[in-house]
Order: sequence, then C-alpha cells, then structure tokens
Amino acid sequence: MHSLQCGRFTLTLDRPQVMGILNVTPDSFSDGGSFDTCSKAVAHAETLVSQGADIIDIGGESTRPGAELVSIEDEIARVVPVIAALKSLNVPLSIDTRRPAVMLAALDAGVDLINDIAALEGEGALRVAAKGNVAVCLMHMKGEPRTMQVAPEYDDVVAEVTSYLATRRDEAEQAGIERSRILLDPGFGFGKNLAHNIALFNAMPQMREALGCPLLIGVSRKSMLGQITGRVVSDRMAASVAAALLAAQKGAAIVRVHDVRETVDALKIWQALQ
Ligand code: 9MG
Repeated sequence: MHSLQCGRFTLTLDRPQVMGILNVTPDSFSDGGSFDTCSKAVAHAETLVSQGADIIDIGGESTRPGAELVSIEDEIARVVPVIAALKSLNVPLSIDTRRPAVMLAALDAGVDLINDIAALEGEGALRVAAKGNVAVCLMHMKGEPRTMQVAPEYDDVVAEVTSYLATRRDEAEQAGIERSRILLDPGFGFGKNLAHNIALFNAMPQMREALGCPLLIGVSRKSMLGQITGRVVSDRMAASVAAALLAAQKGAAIVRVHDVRETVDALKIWQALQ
C-alpha cells in the first residue's frame, strides 16, 4: 500500500479515496455573477465534504470537447477565491488545470494537489509543481480536448498509455517531484474510444503494478458510460457509481466523482461485506 504526500496532508490510501468534482465555471452555477458563482461553489464543496469527499478537485476551465476557452486571468479569478475559502475545511484541495500560471496562483492560495490532464507538459509546469510538497496527478491524453475524440488510434492502448505514464513519472522525479507525491491516471475518455477505455479499465491492476504509483481514476458521467447504458449525461449516476466501485476493486487509489454521497455508500458496503 502506498501513501501520498499531499501538501498539508499525508494520505495513507488504506481505503479508496473519493475526490469530489467542483467545477467553478459560470455554466455550473448558472447565475452570471462571479460572487454568486464563488459562494455557490463553496457551498457545494461543503456539501461534498459533508457527504464524505476525501479531496475536493477545483476546476475553472471545462475540458469538454467544444467548451468555451477561458483566459488565464479569468481561470485564476474563478478558482483562487474558492481555494482561499475552502482552506479551513481541512480536506486536501486539488487544482484541476493545465496552465502553469494557474498552478502557481493555486499553490500560493494553498492547494495540496495539482491535477493536470496534460501531465505537467506545459512550459514550466514541472518546475512549478516541484515547489513545496504538493501531490501531482499526471494524466494520459492523446491529442487535445477539442479534437481528441475524432477517431483516436493505438496499436496497443495499454502498452502506449503505460509507457507514456512511466516516462512522465520519471520526468517528474527528475524535476524534483518525489515518487511519494505522484499519482498516475490513464485518462478515460481523453483520446480513447469505448474499446480503448474498456481495455484500460481491465488493465488497471497490471498498470498499477508496472508503474509503482497509486492510480487516480475518473469515469464519472463520461460518455463511455453513456455508450454502454444508452443514458444521457444527467442520468448516469448508477453507471458512475458502479464504475467507481469496480475501479476501486481493480486497485484505484482515488476515484474522481460527481456523485460523492452515492459513491461513498457503495464503497462502504464493499469494504464491509467483502
Ligand atoms: C479534469 N478531469 C476530467 N476528467 C478527468 C480524469 O479522468 N482524470 C483526471 N485526473 N482529471 C480529470
């Protein structure tokens, strides 16, 4: 069992941790005003913690294909007040961003984890993340969010993703980020079709073994679940909970979810009855 050095916290990872998703984008709290967006985001985070979230992942930019671009200044203006307001919650705070300037502002505001779908490939990102004692999540993505789902191709998706993550892990270590601070993530839905996602899901135990780092898994409400169930995004809670539970059984250390209460209950039942 690994433990994770995560800013102000050391997570023992003796049970699957639930990371609650907090999107701080105007469309998530559709009220138009930035103060309102911040206060509603803070209230939502408090609810997620009361439901059992172990970590809160705060994001100010949507990476869904077709999502509107946000400037660095706007992204910082969205997330920093929320981070500042949530520091007293006493749970690890994660910043979901690809931009080193946002990482820096978030670190100054007190985050404990940098969750980067671009695996710290941005100019200067490794240097920023090496500062302090924060954890990092390095995720695999093929292509770029706008176009990544247009016919992604692999010879061997599991080998390719594992090799990419091993390289990024090594580069992070060389930049001064100790292995005890590194999480790896196969990046479900980021440049992968359903067959690729299923192959990666099943390969989770061998990937964890090969990579020697805890895995963070995000499948909540994703289109792969819609493809399997035929359900629209607003109707994928049961599928998301089932997938999070299976991911935990396959060795995921952290599951990134929208439906915290239901996921926490499912994990408690598994732990008690197994
Ligand atoms: C921000 N974001 C959206 N999906 C994600 C996933 O699957 N993993 C991680 N680490 N971040 C994600």
